[in-house]
Amino acid sequence: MKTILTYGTFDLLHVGHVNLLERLRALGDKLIVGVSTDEFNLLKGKQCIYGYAERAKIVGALGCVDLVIPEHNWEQKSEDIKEYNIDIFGIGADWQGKFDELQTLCEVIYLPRTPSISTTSLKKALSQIDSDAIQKIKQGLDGVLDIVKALE
Ligand code: C2G
Repeated sequence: MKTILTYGTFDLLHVGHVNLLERLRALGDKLIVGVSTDEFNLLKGKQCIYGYAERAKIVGALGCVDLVIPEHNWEQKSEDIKEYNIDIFGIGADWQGKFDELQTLCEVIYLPRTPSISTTSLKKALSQIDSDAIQKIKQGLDGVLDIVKALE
């Protein structure tokens, strides 16, 4: 039984997250995912759309994920590796080299990120939709005001 471990925020779950989790799961028999708690995300400087419970439920619903645990801090990884008998710790290559110290406990791998998708870009696109819609409504109202003024 080969057990894989990873961590992340996984807000607004997207194909980049799923690609990573599926690739990790394919390396073994069990994938454990540490989902960052809301409190830890504040330390990471991340403001999430979904709270921890929703993010954990969404990640846990993926067929490739066998167990979700809370990620409370940066330091818990070595304890989790021992507690869950982890064979491979894996994470996206944006973290390249950051967790090499865990190599004394298990194999450490960094997988390529999926290009051109991120929670940040999704949030930006969603906020842009709102402002586009507001702009169109404003233009419509300006047209109505022009007509009213012409009739005065
Ligand atoms: N990811 C990816 N491709 C993307 C976006 C994200 O492969 N286009 C990967 C990241 O590299 C990470 C995982 O998906 O391995 C989760 O990404 P985030 O939710 O942004 O999590 P992060 O902030 O990287 O948290 O202690 C580790 C941290 O909790 C990692």
